Amino acid sequence: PQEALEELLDECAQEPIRTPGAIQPHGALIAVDRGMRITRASRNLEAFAGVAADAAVGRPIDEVLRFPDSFQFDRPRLEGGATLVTVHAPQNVDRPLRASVHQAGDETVVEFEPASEERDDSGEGASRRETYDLITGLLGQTRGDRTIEQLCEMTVEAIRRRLGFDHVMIYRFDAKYSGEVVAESRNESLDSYLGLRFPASDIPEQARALYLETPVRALADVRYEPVELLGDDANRDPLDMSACRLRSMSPIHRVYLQNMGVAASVVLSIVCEGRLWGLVACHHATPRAISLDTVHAMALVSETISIRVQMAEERRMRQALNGRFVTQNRVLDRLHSAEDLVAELAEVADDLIALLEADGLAVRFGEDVWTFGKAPERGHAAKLMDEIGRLGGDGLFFSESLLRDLPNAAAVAEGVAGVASLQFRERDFILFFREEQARSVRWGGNPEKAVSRDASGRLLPRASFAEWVEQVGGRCRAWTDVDRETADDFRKALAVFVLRRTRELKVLNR
Ligand code: BLA
Repeated sequence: PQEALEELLDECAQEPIRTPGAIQPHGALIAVDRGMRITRASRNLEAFAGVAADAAVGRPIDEVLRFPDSFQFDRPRLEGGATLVTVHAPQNVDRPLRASVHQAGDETVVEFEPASEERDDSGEGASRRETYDLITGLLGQTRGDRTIEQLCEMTVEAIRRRLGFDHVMIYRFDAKYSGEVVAESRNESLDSYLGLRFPASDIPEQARALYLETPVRALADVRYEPVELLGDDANRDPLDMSACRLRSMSPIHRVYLQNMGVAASVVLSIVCEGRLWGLVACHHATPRAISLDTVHAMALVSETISIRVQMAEERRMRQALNGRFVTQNRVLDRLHSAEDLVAELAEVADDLIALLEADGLAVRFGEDVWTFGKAPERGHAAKLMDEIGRLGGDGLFFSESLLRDLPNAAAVAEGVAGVASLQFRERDFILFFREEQARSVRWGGNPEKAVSRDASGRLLPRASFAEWVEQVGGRCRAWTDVDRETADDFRKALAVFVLRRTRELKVLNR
């Protein structure tokens, strides 16, 4: 029997990506306990440090790696983030190693690779100098009142120019974490995804959560054989590799990237107000390891872009809200001097429409119901208010599709698709309607086929990312953060206003 897509996707979100017990092979990993004894080592240790992994486990770390005198295994500091240091392996003296050290629970994790590999195989990769230039360049370029679009363009251009990836994209999440490629810079070796949408399940919840903790993830060669950690056995919990640069990545995601024609990738997070706003995805058609130093530099890039995006978002929101507030104040001024509230609301209908960029209105105040523009007839509007009232909630209700969200309120006028409902007293409402806006959504591959199961029971991501167009009907344009904020504010103002007006009337009538 055909399994439901939902069930398969639930399974995707269960994969324990923090504890794979394996690394990518372009470096090696050692973990030590509080007594500086090696608790775990990657099976490839010998190639880097000259000591076999099984011989290393249980020994003091300084028999395998020598740290500079100035370096302290200072737990509180290492808990704050990874520290970079050059180390030597006494068994392998000639090769300095570059190590990244961080704390994971009770253990200290040391990940290292040969220090000389500053550049990738092709020689055109990132040197320390280039990554430094990337950061200072981006900081300078993005200063001032940049729009989100400009910031995204500048970022993908700068990263591709300085670091030479084949394809750099910014992927922006929507409220439900499906996302769209909003900027890209590329050569011809990989396909364009600009303007395409991808379902939330492509980056399942646990993978998004990890991006709030660690801003950078690098995959050097998608076809690698994972290298197992020794010591990751039954006597001990598996190592929490959340912050490991070398962490072996999800096999499903590796297949996904191969299906995209990608051989190497570096992904950075963009975090805005504590929420994952988007990702910068850097893809390369051929294998490409980036140095630990570059990974650190990329973390700075992630931080820089995140701050800039947050500033631009705040500016955009402020400007949009300012415009709405001017309209709102005009409406409230008129109501203050009005004799008859409902009649006055009708007078300012055009301003009300503008306030939430709506197409029609319905107001109920006491026994009066009144409608304007694109709206259901009065009886139907009143029934809709009753139905929304029964939902409870905080006095605000938004729907982009009444047909979907309130199928019983079939009281929908021809063309009206969505509503923003503001309840300002027990039975009193103002409804803002939006008409249907049919549109097409361009997906990167059919989202209904996001995942399947092969004959051996393994989950597989979709194989094609070719544009797949979905026609969406029965919905209105989405209610934005600015719409919601304005509605919240206007509802409160109206509630206070009506309350005060009612009290005044009582005083007058006494
Ligand atoms: C991870 N999936 C990801 C990541 C991205 C995408 C960016 C983070 C990758 C990283 O850290 O390097 C998806 N990549 C995209 C998208 C674009 C892109 C949308 O370039 C658009 C241009 N993935 C699936 C399915 C599953 C799945 C069906 O498609 C589950 C069955 C899982 N994706 C999955 C997992 C991870 C992931 C588990 C985390 C990988 C890890 O960090 O180990």
